[in-house]
Amino acid sequence: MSSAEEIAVDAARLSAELAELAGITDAEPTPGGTAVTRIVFTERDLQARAWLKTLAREAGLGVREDAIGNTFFRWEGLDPALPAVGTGSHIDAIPYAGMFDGTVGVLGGLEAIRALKRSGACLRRSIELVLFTSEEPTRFGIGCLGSRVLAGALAPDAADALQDGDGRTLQAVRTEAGFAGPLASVAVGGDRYSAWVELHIEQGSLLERAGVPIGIVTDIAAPASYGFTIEGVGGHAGALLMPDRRDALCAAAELILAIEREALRSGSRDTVATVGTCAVHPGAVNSVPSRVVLQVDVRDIDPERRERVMQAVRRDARKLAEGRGVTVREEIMNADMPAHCSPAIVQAIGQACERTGVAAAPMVSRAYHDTLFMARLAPVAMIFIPCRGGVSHRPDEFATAEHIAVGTRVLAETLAGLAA
Ligand code: HGY
Ligand code: MN
Ligand code: MN
Repeated sequence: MSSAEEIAVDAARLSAELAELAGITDAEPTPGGTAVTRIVFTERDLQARAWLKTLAREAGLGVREDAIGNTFFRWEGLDPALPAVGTGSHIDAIPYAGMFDGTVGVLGGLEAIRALKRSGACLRRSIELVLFTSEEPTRFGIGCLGSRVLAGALAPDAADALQDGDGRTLQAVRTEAGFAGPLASVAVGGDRYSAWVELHIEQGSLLERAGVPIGIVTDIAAPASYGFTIEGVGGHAGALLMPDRRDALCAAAELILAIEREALRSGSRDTVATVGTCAVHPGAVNSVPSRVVLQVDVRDIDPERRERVMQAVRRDARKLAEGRGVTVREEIMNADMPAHCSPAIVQAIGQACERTGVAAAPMVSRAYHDTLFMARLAPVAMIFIPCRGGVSHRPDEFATAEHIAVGTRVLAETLAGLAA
């Protein structure tokens, strides 16, 4: 890499852009912080994408969108035919999330490229900043939708058939949003990227507690998500006597506690399980629930242990279904393997930290990220920065401008080293 001068990150501009993006939200501002709701392919999401494309064009980057809405901002290298070095993340946000999850990797990636351009760096390989569609599972029930299809980990037809809460398919929603091409055109081969690095807030408190400004991710935990539908028999809340009831919500409550219990007794603190949504039908105070649909998120760095927990949950479900005269139907949305980052990329980040003069610590990511699927296309690793109290997916999620700037500087140094 020939970099005429030192790489300098414009921290003030980056903070201002993060704040501007946070203002493109469907959530009411909350006293505790900047609540962001930005669901994939909603008005707000499209507005944020348009805003970002303008910024990228102003930075002199090429802009390309694929049929699922993954957006590629490219800085051509001296040898454009070579596989590019990739970085990026997401800007969609679950309801009432914070303003840093994902956005630090997208806007930090843009600022890293701008800083490299300002430094006069002439890099052999192109650098491509990627904005992934729907990293969050909120609308279509599966996380990392855009990177899964890009990496060929989800078949185009299966993706297009996914439905949102209103019963609208991905195919219909993405077409309406302006992404109408065949999903079969999205997947790319292993020769697209020579390396991949994502910058993200830790969404945990290890870095803050250790007082270390940079985490280098060596492994990404294996996520899985399931739907459980419990069918009982509804009826009048007054007239239906207790011994005659087959109450779907009481059965669901028992299943929810069984899921918590099995995760707690997996034998490892690396097993986590969450029942994040519970839809009750018909949902009237004076009507015995006849159907309940749960969405369950189970993770572990060891997929076999995660599967043992699910086997135990299935045993519990069969038992309670028998005892309560209800049926329990399970739907596997995704059950992914963990990602093991590339030692070469981990080392490249470590060297970038040395050049930047900052301490770093290796760590596991307990949250999943698009990098989990980019690992199927290229050698990958991630750069984490601390977030206050480890809080995330809440309006009071917070990362300091200083940590964001240092993470962006390390990303720029890493990209330059990998693209030289
Ligand atoms: O749920 C996750 O781990 C990510 O934040 N979507
Ligand atoms: Mn998230
Ligand atoms: Mn994220």
